[in-house]
Amino acid sequence: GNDVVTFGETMAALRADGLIRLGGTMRLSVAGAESNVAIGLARLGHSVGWVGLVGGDEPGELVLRTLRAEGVDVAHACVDERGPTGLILLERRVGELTRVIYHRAGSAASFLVADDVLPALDSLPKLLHVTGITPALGRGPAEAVRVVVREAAASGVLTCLDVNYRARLWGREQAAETLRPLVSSLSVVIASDDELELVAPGAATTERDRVAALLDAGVSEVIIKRGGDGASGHTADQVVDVPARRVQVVDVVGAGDAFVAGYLSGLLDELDLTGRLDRAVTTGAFAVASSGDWEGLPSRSELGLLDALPGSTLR
Ligand code: KDG
Repeated sequence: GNDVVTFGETMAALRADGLIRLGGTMRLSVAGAESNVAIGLARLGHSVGWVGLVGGDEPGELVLRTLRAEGVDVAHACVDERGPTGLILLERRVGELTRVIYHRAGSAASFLVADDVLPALDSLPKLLHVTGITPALGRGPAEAVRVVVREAAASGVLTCLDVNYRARLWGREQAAETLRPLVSSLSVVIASDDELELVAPGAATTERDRVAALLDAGVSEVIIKRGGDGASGHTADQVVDVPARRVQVVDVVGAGDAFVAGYLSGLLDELDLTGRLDRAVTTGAFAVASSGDWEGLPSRSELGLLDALPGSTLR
């Protein structure tokens, strides 16, 4: 069995260097928050399975082929003819600001149900990772997240949620209503500072109180991503802040997923909280400093690369 299981929607991704409305060339790849995390973990040498539905089409082949090539186990992934593989278009609007356009309503992945995923838990992975994107895709995917997270927790599998709020997919209120009931089954909650309120139980209004509410509800680790300002980790008896690693910003899309991959890798390696956060900001920085969601993520032997002097050549 795999150490990690994750599931969600992975789409064909078309990236324009400039404005889509002006035409020009786009680069074709694949993107999906959960598969980004899976690739990040596989590159670091962990065994990880991704579950999801792709359409019976060429973009679906691209998704599966890419994940296989990256060493992600897709044995439980399926082709589903009820809809096409989803599509995400990305354009550079101004400078470092990227704008995303989805064509994913009615996609094959939106037909996902719990029974598609549950068999992947049979071999009892150490860890299940989900994101708040999946329940935004429809009733089936929302139910899948609810059921699979609950089953995993009941079987003693560690569970991680990255809130990953997507305003293009649903409203904040709906997200909060859907995500808060998951908390009692979660071991690790990862959120950016503005997402914490979508998952923290109760009416807490400060970050401190929201973190406390999550820990009181049984979450073991609450991790807050602050982009260029670093990250902080909270457990029942520890608070650790780490700065971001300074790199030249090329493309911030995927940085959050890279951060999660680094964090979970550290968790699997049994690093302490500081070590987990250090690995998370390191893998996050790799994503920021390279183009694409996951293409620039490091292998294990590359983790130390960012310590090399800027402008140096590795020979
Ligand atoms: O985290 C990066 C994601 O935004 C990208 O891979 C696409 O999964 C995606 C989404 O739903 O936005």
